[in-house]
Amino acid sequence: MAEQGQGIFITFEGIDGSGKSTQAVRLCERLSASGVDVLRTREPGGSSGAEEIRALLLQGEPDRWSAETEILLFTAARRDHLEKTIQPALAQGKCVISDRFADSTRVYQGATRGDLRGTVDKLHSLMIGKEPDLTFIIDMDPKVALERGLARNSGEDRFEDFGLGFQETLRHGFLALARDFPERCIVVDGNRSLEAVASEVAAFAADRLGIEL
Ligand code: T5A
Repeated sequence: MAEQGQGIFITFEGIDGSGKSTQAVRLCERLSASGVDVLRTREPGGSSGAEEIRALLLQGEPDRWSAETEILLFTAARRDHLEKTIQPALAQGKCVISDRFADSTRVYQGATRGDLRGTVDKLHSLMIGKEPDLTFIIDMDPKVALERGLARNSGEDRFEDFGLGFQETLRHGFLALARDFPERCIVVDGNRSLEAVASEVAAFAADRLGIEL
């Protein structure tokens, strides 16, 4: 749980197109309607410096950066996001809901393009040292998720462009991560209607926050 006098930090994780952004928005709306002071943010991004780094990371050819360079860029963006957005909001007692955080680096850079998890973990403990209180992993059929993600034509498809095999490896990576951090990770079946997923997420969040939604 969060330290005393601090807000609570909730993250959403999953493969590309799994529906986590939609669910982050829904949870914010439900919590706000119940009077919880919520800040919704995202990674990469969430502060002006980190949003600049986001464009470098998500646009261009898939092989634009090596996995090692990506780890450095994502960590630089996260440090700025933590300093400028997350920590100040938590200090004010807010509930911070982030669409992705360090678990994405553990899976995308740490486990899919070589075994770089040790490097990711070292850099995380040196530069970030913060874990969420609660993480929702939206689990989803990679084929459907990839079709959803690409259909949006956002121009930020560098990771979708690695293809279906990459998304399948990512899915296994997120499920393994949930087994590694069972005290904070909840796997939610995303192969259902938006409303069904949102209700389950809200029930878990309410339980963790000790409120009724
Ligand atoms: N990345 C990120 C790393 O490699 N390392 C890192 O450390 C970090 C932080 C950008 C990329 O960066 C990588 C991972 C990513 O590839 P992103 O902006 O979060 O991260 O990109 P995506 O994961 O691709 O995010 P998307 O917004 O595209 O997908 P979401 O959030 O999974 O899905 P969402 O909610 O936008 O929904 C996609 C579509 O599906 C519909 C929605 O309406 C939308 O059109 N939808 C549903 N349809 C039917 N049923 C449901 N239950 C639905 N839920 C949503």
